[in-house]
Amino acid sequence: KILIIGACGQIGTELTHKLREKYGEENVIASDIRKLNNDIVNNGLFEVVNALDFNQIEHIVEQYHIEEVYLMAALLSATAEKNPAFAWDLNMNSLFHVLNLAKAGKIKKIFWPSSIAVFGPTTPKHQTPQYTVMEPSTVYGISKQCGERWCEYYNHIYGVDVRSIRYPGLISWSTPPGGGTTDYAVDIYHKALSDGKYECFLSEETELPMMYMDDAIRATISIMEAPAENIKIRSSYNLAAISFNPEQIAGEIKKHIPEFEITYKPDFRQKIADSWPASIDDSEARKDWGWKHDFDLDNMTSDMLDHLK
Ligand code: VAH
Repeated sequence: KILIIGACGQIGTELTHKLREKYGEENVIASDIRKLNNDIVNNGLFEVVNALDFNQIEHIVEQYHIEEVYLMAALLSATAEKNPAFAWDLNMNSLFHVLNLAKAGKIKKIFWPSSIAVFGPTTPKHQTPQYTVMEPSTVYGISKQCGERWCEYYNHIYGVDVRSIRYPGLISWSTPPGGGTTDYAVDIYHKALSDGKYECFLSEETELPMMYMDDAIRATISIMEAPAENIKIRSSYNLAAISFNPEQIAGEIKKHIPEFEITYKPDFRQKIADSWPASIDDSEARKDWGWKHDFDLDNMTSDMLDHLK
């Protein structure tokens, strides 16, 4: 049985759909702090769980005989900058609760998402390697870097089978943008269809590593299904697909909506984006567990616009 914590979030909703489809609704328990998504709540097993309440999580694990936990609850970069204390509490203590359940032998396997936000302004910006300087300058990035250290520690010292991916910016149509700095690349599609124009909060040349959600979900299930001996990295794997800047994604949208106009008005999120890499080297993931992406900017744009129109 699988428990998803944060099942109503940007990744959680799509992950829940895919896991229910793949393993059967009776084997997947979705949970979130509130019933935030009717589709998730009404189409399978759902429980209200506060990711910060160890007893609540332990109770669900025992009640449903959970073996695997996908911990998808967190505050993303922009939101975390506005709520540093709560972001640290939620991002870290939810991880400790799940790691400690595994250490106690109550669950067998954990997926925990990291992010390219673990890299900072002193990290090599292009084709950022798996092992390099990491001085994250955002609350979110600090929490993800620290979480990676604890995942590796619990694996090495207690044998906990925790697996992790450094997601790039993720683009999806099923949920509205949720407080991420890369979420301009989600919002732009909605606004292109609704208003024919978009005011971008990042500058036109801000290149960031991105990935279509279909690829991210496939990578997540793939790393969880890989034999444990193939998972050589127990902090978190670099993962990449496409890198682009706002001007390039606008250009791709214009191929479908010729009259679409983009303007630029950078805000506080520009500083966050400037601290992150422009592109990522994910050769370790490709070598260890056969990762490869399917969506590029062109087929992602077609798929996004098809689903949103
Ligand atoms: C964010 N979408 O913007 C997330 C992600 C790399 C970016 O971690 O905070």
